[in-house]
Amino acid sequence: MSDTILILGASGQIGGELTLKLRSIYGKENVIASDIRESEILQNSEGPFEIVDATDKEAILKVVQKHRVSQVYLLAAMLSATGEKYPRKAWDLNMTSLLAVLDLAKENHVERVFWPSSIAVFGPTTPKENTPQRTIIEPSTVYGISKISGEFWCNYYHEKYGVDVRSIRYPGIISWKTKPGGGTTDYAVDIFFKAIEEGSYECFLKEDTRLPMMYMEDAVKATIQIMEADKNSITTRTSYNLSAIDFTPKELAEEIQKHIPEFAITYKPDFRQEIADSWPQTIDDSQARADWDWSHQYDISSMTKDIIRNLQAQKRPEMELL
Ligand code: AKB
Repeated sequence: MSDTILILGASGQIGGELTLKLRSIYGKENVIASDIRESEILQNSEGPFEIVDATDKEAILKVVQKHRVSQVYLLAAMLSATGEKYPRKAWDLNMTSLLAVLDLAKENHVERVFWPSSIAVFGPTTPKENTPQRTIIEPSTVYGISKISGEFWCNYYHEKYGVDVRSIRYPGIISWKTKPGGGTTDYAVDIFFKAIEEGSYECFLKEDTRLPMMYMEDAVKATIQIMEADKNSITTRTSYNLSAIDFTPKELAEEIQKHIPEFAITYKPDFRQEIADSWPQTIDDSQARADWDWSHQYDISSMTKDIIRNLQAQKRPEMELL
């Protein structure tokens, strides 16, 4: 199989960094980035970029045929918090894009598909600690409903049509090159930017809200690892639980204070608190670890150190110009 890859949603938080990593592995010309808008993070990365609406199956097909694409990573989605403001739009974007790509795979236009699910599939009735792979799944957000429905569509296309679709349930993903948009776990990214820029942060979740999280480096590693895994090792065709670290806003603030002692945090919970309260605190991902050898590298302390070092280095040249 030729290894030409198409990323749908390459201007988003995960899509951008995933594109850069895949280009470093497979070569720039073999990784086609696409989105409905230009990507900031990819501005300095040479390599093909196509404007594509991920809900437009014919537009995706044109790009697939033009570049002889064999693998699609579908990263376009509306996340939990924005989804609660625009429930129908969230459902339409999240479902139409997935079904378009699954149909392209069913019709043999592409050979392998990656589609992310989320811890948002879980709801208030799910066991909160060490949440198992198989458990009570009653999501309370439209994003969660779209993700669990998507998981079953993936499994259905695999069972009925042999589509090779692979998926993981991302926890909150923490990055410094790109900012997320519209998620409930976004505070764990915003906090770093505010700590560097302003020395303080007003958090929209309560100080003791524990959530499963992961550094972007590990998320990108997991995504590529599941796509490169031997087909026979993928025993779950809905979506795999995936876990790395968990912390509360207070614990993250304390970790940041080790590097920026004057950093101050205040709390003003909003509608996102209810969403966070409905999600697990920790996740059991033993199946991913057993099936395709997943392991994470970053803990809260190495992640914090790495993010602050990079954001400070990024800020330094700006300061020197003043
Ligand atoms: C969100 O907060 O909506 C996302 C997610 C956990 O899928 N980061």
